[in-house]
Amino acid sequence: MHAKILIIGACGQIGTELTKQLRKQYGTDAVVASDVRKGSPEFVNSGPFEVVNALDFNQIETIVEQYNIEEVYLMAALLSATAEKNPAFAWDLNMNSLFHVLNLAKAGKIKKIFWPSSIAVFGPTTPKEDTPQYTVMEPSTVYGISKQSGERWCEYYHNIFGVDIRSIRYPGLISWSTLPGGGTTDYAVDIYHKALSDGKYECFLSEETKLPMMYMDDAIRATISIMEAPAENIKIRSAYNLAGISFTPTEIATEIKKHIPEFSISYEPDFRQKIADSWPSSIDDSEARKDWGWKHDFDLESMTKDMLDHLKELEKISQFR
Ligand code: AKB
Repeated sequence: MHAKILIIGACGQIGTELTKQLRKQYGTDAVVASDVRKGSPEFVNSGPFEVVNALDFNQIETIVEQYNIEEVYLMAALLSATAEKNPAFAWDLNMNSLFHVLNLAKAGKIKKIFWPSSIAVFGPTTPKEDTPQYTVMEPSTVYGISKQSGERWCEYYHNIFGVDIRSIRYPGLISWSTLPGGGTTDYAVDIYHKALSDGKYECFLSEETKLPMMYMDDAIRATISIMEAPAENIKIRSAYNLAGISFTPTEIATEIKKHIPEFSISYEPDFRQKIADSWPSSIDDSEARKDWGWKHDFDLESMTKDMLDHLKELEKISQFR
């Protein structure tokens, strides 16, 4: 039997998919999903679910004790665009939820933690292409500052208290089943929905803004593989660079047009352009490949086909409901 797992922030874009996959691999009862509010009845009834506020240490501790939790995936966070609008709350949520979980591990109440970092740890002074694992990091967003600080604290708790924490710097994540919320890379999900519903899309980033992205299937596989890797293989205890695909809005639109020839895109950059401009265009993830055998599967072509096939299928199902 696998160790009992708690996912905090299970109703979000990554949390939903992670819950499904972990339950598939380790059994429904091995994975307790939690979020600050209940998700869809379908999700809440699919296995153990608890309402947990990631900012409430006592609530987390109670659930950990009640279910004999050994591993925590802390997915609750405010993403880049939303964080710029609520800096104080973003800092509070992104940092204090991490401290709660780190302190539970320090006290010996849990054995292993997954905490997501992001390409947002990099900033305008970072080399843009093939951004290395170790480089200049001067994040210019609230979200990036919180992720950069979080990385340092993860490393500190590992070095000083022996906490087994594992983390990756997610690029923009694209999935058909759950919508993202409040990120700068969200356009790469919206574009598929709008291509099918309206045949056109107005993009909030400019046409040549190239950003690192990844299909959700790959991201979930990376998350579970870093957690399953032997502890001695995890040499980096801040967070690993992780790469999938890099593309511009023009390139994704061109790929969509192969399936929907009448699709058109227009550009109306907003405040998110500045955030995107501060991030890398592509990532060098050779450390992850070397240490725990990371390899991505999906490219822009296979991801676009899979996204559109699934979204069309969902559309058909909703017509019969
Ligand atoms: C965002 O856009 O804020 C996130 C991220 C890159 O971490 N998707």
